[in-house]
Amino acid sequence: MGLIINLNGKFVRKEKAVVSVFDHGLLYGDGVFEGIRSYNGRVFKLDEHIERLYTSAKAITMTVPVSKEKMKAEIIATIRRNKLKDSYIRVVVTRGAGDLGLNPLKCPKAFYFIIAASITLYPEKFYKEGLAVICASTRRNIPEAVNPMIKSLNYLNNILAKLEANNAEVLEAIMLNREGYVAECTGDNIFIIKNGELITPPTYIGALEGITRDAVIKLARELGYKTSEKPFTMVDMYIADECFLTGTAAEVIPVINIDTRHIGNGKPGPITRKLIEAYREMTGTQGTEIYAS
Ligand code: PXG
Repeated sequence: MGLIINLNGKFVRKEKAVVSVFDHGLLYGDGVFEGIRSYNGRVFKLDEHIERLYTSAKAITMTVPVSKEKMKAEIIATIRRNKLKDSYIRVVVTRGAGDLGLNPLKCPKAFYFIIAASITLYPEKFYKEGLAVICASTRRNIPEAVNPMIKSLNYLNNILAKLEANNAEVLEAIMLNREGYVAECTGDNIFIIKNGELITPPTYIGALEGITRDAVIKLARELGYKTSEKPFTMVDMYIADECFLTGTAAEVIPVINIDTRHIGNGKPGPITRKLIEAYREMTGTQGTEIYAS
């Protein structure tokens, strides 16, 4: 069976799931989105993703055309319709169709779609051996322009950095903010560990308030580690004991090499390994039931 897409509340086959060429999501990147996971029949952190989606929409004064409760129900229904247990869910809300000018007032109604697909996992090798990454020369958008706290459809900034990662034949790139402080990666948040303390950049530096980031901070505190949100530079990264990335798709993934320099002893560190385990335990046991009742 092919994928069934939820197109503005209607189920359609993948081939029929098309949007207008006048949609401002396409014309201008005017819209917001979420990437969500389900594990073994449960949607992980659904409420948190819904909250962030509606907050991002509010930040760009866009009214999501359905209520939060309805959106949750539509997400669950879409996963059920595709008979998935482990999935990656993309929820997109666009400004909708307007005219060729950029004025959102010409777009009478926002438009949404939901894709629930089976997930291609990162190979286990990366969790066991760690990732090599680079620091991109492309700087993260400044918060006074397009604030990285808004999960908008405008990802060109991140894509430019991703191209640098591709050129360097690594999977991720670290992005600095305008002042040179570490902000985040193209699709992941970043942590370093120094002397047993977890440190991640504060969101005002220019990073998304990642849902995995928040979950990992809480987990680390429960495990008795000190955590802090404070600015740091690439030098702090190079001399860190451990480093890892967090994201819905990547989960918790160790970084063992940055700009061809080894981090720590060049192997995933003990605290990172503990957090990977604790995060897996959490994703395997928590979440909104998809097939209940
Ligand atoms: N920073 C950015 C810029 C992101 O896009 C994260 C951090 C991690 O946030 P969560 O809430 O997922 O912990 C993201 C989200 C992909 C892909 O295909 C990844 C994201 C978005 C879109 C696509 O890898 N990551």
